[in-house]
Amino acid sequence: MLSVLRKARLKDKEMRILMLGLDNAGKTTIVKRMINEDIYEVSPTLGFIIKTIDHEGYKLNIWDVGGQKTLRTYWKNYFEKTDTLIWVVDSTDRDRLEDCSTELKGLLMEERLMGASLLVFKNKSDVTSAMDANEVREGLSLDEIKTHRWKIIACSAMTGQGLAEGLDWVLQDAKERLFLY
Ligand SMILES: Nc1nc2c(ncn2[C@@H]2O[C@H](COP(=O)(O)OP(=O)(O)O)[C@@H](O)[C@H]2O)c(=O)[nH]1
Ligand SMILES: [Mg+2]
Repeated sequence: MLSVLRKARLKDKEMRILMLGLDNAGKTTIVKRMINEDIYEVSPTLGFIIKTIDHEGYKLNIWDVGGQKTLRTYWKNYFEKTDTLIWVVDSTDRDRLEDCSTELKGLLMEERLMGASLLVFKNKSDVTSAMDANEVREGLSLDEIKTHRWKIIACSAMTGQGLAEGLDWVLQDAKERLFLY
């Protein structure tokens, strides 16, 4: 049933994208960079923010939800009708990579996210000491994912690197899914 609704919305060239990740990963800064808002005016997200981006004729509704530990129990309120989950990782935060992996694994077991694809944004790639994509891919055990279509892309909300590529993948994947199911 849900997949039928998703399909209808995709045909209408509209998508619902849920952006999650640990606090401080750079989610809000990424969204601001995508819509050309001032990235130096970001404060921790307490509730959620919805921003709509027009990308190649598609309307991408991006839900940016706060990631602090106390807020993570509310994530489930946003799962319904999600086409793509964007999981944002702070690639300078080695200490919390395991925490990051645990949270992601929990999400991928959520029934209401089963039809969604996964884009992992390896953010803060502008920092020279940051983990590379392989480290993050291994740290999050991405190769073990069998339930979702996924992709990891190195990006930086500061320089803008990788963000357009990420949105391109989100769209491309959605178009392919229209033919698959
Ligand atoms: N160097 C660097 N810092 C970033 C990048 N993205 C976000 N930040 C910084 O990381 C901090 C947290 O960003 P924020 O967007 O609030 O994270 P959120 O909690 O995931 O929404 C802020 O100080 C940002 O300026 C990035 O790509 N590179
Ligand atoms: Mg935020």
